Amino acid sequence: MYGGGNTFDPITDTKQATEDPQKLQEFEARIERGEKIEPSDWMPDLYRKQLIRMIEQHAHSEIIGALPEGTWITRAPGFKRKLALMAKVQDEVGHAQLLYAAAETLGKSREQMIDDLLEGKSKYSNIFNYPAFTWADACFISWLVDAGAIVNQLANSKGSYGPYCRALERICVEESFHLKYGHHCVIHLATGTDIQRKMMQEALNRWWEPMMHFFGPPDKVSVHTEVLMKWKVKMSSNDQCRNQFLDMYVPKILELGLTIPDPLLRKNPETEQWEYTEPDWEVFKKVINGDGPCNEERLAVRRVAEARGKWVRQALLKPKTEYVTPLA
Ligand code: BYC
Repeated sequence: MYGGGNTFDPITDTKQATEDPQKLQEFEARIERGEKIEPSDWMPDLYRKQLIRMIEQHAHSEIIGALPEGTWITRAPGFKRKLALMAKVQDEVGHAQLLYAAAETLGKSREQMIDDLLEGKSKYSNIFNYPAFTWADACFISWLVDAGAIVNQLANSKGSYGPYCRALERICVEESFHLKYGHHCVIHLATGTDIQRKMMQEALNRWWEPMMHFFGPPDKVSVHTEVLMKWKVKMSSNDQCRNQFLDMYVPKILELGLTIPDPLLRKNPETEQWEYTEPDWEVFKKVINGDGPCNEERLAVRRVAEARGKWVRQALLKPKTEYVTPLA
């Protein structure tokens, strides 16, 4: 069993001094031919560790990501919105199940992954450490956070590790419903009353920088992109995903009469790349390392959920005499 948490030394690990060169060459040739690597196949230790790190963080992002939207289920405006949001939040938790299962195929147990999350050893997406103050914040997440996630996940679903790719394919199908739901919610607010439009604009202002952070640090400083792209785990770099997101969604946001809170944002017609105000990467670092506006609250909620669900897990795993229900 691999149980090493997320402690990761990219410098020493990328040396791969201990790998059998012949096996490594065959492995890389398979990847080059576009074959999928399956759990029982030989793989370099670094490939395994990188996949565990990335899939595990992704799984945590799904369950933590359910929290800011989840708090809006009881306050969603109207029965249809409540139903749709409840289904979306359930889907996100289901995505975490698929992803934990994919990560488990690499040898790290789900219990260890959850422990590492609750002890603050594992990361999860920066974006879920911000509060959803208003209904418009929840709408922003459903539309644009899901949109960003699809850009990244659709690319990576064509990657090299079979279980992760299959999980991502299914997740993307569900996310595309979320996207339509979120877009519908945002259209409603952006074309509604003055108060609704203002509320939507303020949410966009709050979430724009975290959204730019969402795709990860710029390629020139990204630690893991090079090796992950070489082994086709990541199929697009952080900057490519960010650029694709801007290509697809800036026109849609502007079409709704909303203003993107970045006066420097423009597409350079020669390079075809978006130019923008560099988001504050020091803020990003703080947030992903546990010091964002909601990190403590998010983990506290997960800890309570874990403690409350313990008796159910015990009941499933152990004979009846060995567990105590909360009512006993
Ligand atoms: N947030 O070398 P880099 C969803 C970390 S959930 C936090 O570029 P990499 C949804 C990175 O881990 C979908 N940390 O990393 C759910 C690394 O730190 P460590 C979430 C980040 O791996 C519910 C360091 O910064 N999507 O859609 O090459 C409701 C250096 O970065 C972030 C995924 O998880 C970040 N944003 O690239 C609604 C996709 N960015 O590990 C919606 C899967 C970077 O060395 N993950 N870091 O300590 C990926 O595609 C890649 O891991 C990333 C980062 C593009 C995120």
